[in-house]
Amino acid sequence: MKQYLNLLQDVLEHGEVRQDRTGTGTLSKFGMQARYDLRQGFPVVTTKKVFFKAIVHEILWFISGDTNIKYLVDNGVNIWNEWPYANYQKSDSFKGETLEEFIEKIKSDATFALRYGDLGPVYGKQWRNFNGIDQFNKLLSQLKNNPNSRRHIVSAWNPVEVEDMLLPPCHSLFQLYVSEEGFLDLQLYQRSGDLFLGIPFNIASYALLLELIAKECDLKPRYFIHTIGDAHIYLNHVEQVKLQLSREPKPLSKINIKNKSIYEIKFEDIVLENYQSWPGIKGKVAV
Ligand code: UFP
Repeated sequence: MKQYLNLLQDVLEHGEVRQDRTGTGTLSKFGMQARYDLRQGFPVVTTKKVFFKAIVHEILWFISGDTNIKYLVDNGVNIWNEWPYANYQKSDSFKGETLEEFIEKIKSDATFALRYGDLGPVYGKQWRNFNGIDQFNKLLSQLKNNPNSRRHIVSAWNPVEVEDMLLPPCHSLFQLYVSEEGFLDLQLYQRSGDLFLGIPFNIASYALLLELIAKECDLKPRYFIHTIGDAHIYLNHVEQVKLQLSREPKPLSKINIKNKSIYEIKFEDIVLENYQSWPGIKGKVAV
């Protein structure tokens, strides 16, 4: 995972200090790219422990078209909680609950979850129902029936609905490419990337998506190409980034996915093997 460390190093050295929406401040560079060859192993960052379970649940949640955090929190995945909570704090029903109390209510009260657990028309909605179009299903059928197409695109960036999303899509658009030898490549355009907290997730997540789509289409996964618009390190993550850069990366893991239709794959069908990593590193999420 040298590629990820190169991104960190580059932004640390050459990023400009820039103010941002959250008021935290960042070191930032615009327009970066990294290429991961999945034939050499599955790219889960090894210089800190990455919570892979969350990645698997999240990608299955996207594919299912769901946009409510209830499925995630019921499965112990808490990566999306801050946004609905911030939204709830602004509502008339807010009674001073902590984030933990809010999440407890999402778990135990289905009506409350329906009202306050939804993120708006985020990824799942756009992939499966972009103004009535099931982009994801179309993508699969095009990959199978028209592999040479240069139009294998899924866009989560829907200008008509972006105002209604609690967090406008960071991973905005992805495109697939089928090579003559039956390899499948995926390129993601990510408009904004938090290099310390978000990006390790995003890399593993889209690498997993590439593996899943390749399996479904009987192709061999090859390159995941990660293009990032505003690539930034929050100023309160600089120490954590330096600690990561001081660590030697470990050998890459492998991914094992059961042979099943992509819509039937369950959490248990996806197994990360031989994941070795340095210990986790804490850092505050900028909301
Ligand atoms: N962010 C990521 N990856 C994600 C995600 C969010 O890096 O998958 F959902 C970060 C990027 C940025 C913040 O720091 O969250 C979103 O803020 P903004 O909308 O202002 O770019």
